[in-house]
Amino acid sequence: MDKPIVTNTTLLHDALQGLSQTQKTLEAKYFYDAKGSALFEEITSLPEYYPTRTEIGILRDHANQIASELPPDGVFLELGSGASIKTRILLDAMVSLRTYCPLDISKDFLEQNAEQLRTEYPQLNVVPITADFMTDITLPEALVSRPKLVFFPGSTIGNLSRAEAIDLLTRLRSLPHVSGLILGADMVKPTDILIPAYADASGVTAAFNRNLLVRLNRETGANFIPEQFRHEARWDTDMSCIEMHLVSTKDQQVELGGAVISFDKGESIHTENSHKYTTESLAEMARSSGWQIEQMIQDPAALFSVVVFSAAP
Ligand code: SAH
Ligand code: AVI
Repeated sequence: MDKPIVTNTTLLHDALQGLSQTQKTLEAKYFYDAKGSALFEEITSLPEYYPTRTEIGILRDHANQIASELPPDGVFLELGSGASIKTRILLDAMVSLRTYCPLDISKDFLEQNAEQLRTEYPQLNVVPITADFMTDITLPEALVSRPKLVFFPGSTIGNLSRAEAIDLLTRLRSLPHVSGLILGADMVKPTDILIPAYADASGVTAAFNRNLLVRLNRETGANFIPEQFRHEARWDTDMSCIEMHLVSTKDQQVELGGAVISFDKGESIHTENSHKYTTESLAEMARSSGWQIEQMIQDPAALFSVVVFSAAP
């Protein structure tokens, strides 16, 4: 038999590690290959997926006020920028902005969107940074000494554990010349709203989840049969967190990097956490990472918050 072709050794290493645990796991950052990024964009306009339209509403209603957080000659740095859809609301309001740095792990998607932004905003210097914000946020040398406002929308912070979130916020607080942070955070709410948002009727979230297995097959030569894994969204009350799983629909074995991974029927791969917050848990996170909360802006139903943090001591 031919040896499988491995094009992504980091993914193979991380997948072997995650799939050898008692609760098998895969890291959520691997969702975002070209197909995964496109599927996420589809998720954002699903009727059940309230976070995107709610955050957009908040940003629209408070665009000028949020834009006024940009310091003079400031760089606008966005983490997990994706298609930078929401960003345009702020870019339109930041009339003096000269430099926008979208940072994302999804290289091709990022560069394609940066090119589109350059066409739409010819006066703007768009400086895309391909990086994993969990390990490294290094800015181009020319931008290091410029003042910075950070934008981290979408409740992408919710995909990190509490400890990882505090570590990231602490690292952002210690970026040179950072003046503030605009953070999007999804709030705790009843499960009859939360569960459908992560298990939509049209199956787009299921396709997003299963695409992780398609990516593993393509980039590590694994032989998952994605249709033999069912998408499931669960609410963990203690952790205030939606968990996404891929549940094996039968006893099966999968080959990955020379190892054989066995699945019992009903056994799952835990693929994502999406933490939900309260005003108290957001305040606690700010305290633990050295940020000052200036304002917590919510929609009328308090589904979502846009939090304005300042780096003031
Ligand atoms: N900001 C957009 C997109 C959110 S989707 C919005 O609010 O709609 C999450 C984005 O974060 C994706 O574009 C994904 O590629 C990126 N991402 C996820 N994990 C990342 C990581 N560890 N480092 C950098 N980018 C990451
Ligand atoms: C990017 N992130 C904030 C999304 C979320 O809601 O946790 C990813 C997602 N997963 C399933 N649907 C959307």
